Amino acid sequence: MTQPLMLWTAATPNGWKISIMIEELRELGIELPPVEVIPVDIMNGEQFSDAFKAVSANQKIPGLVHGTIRLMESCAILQYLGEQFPSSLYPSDASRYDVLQWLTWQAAGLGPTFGNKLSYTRYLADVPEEQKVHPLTRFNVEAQRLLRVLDKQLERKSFVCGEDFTIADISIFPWIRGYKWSKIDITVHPNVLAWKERVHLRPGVRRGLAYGVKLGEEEQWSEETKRRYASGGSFMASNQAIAESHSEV
Ligand SMILES: N[C@@H](CCC(=O)N[C@@H](CS)C(=O)NCC(=O)O)C(=O)O
Repeated sequence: MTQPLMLWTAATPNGWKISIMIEELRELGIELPPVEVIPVDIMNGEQFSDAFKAVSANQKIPGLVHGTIRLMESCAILQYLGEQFPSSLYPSDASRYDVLQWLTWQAAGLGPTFGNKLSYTRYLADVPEEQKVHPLTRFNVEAQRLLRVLDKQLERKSFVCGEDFTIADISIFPWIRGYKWSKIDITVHPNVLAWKERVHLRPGVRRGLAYGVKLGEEEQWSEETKRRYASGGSFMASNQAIAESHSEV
């Protein structure tokens, strides 16, 4: 399709999955249609606009519009781009199933666990500390279990599914890279740590991580940006009114 790829996104781990994919495809010399990035200010409720709801019924970024196709869910979008623009990022032989199982592992396990740990660590400012103890322990224990699984998978491999970098790596990386923000210790998992550094060095990954980020803050947020994310995240995580005021029901 020659229609533009319209990416509705924000500077978050799920958003960066798609910008990394776009930049990795470019890095491989794949010719893409024009890419139009539509920023969604999720800290100010733009995910509840009618325009975005028409793209993502779940009202969470990222969303993709390509011709008549409208897609939500980062991993579905990664698969779609992988199929539309064939490359080693989404192999077409039997190894595709290995990629799919790790992609699903991220969507169903690692992403939600890291996301929940992050919420309780940084965002749920209104929740009394004693009520956070159980979820913080639960999500940290599960995160460490998932990291042990990943560490084992990465033994003697450059990337999650072997020697090729794939959409499985793309889906997992942004969460692992943000480990300091979610306060999940990855440093006790040597293969995960080495993989994270290997992936981070890729030019396509670096360009993808810059989408929506202030110039000069790609590698390290300023204190002001940290404060903005902490308060915007808290607002999203704890204020039901933001969803209700934009909801039709
Ligand atoms: N499973 C979804 C998760 C998407 C998601 O949680 N997006 C967050 C940003 S990382 C969001 O839009 N949050 C806005 C909100 O919760 O209102 C995916 O992989 O796309």
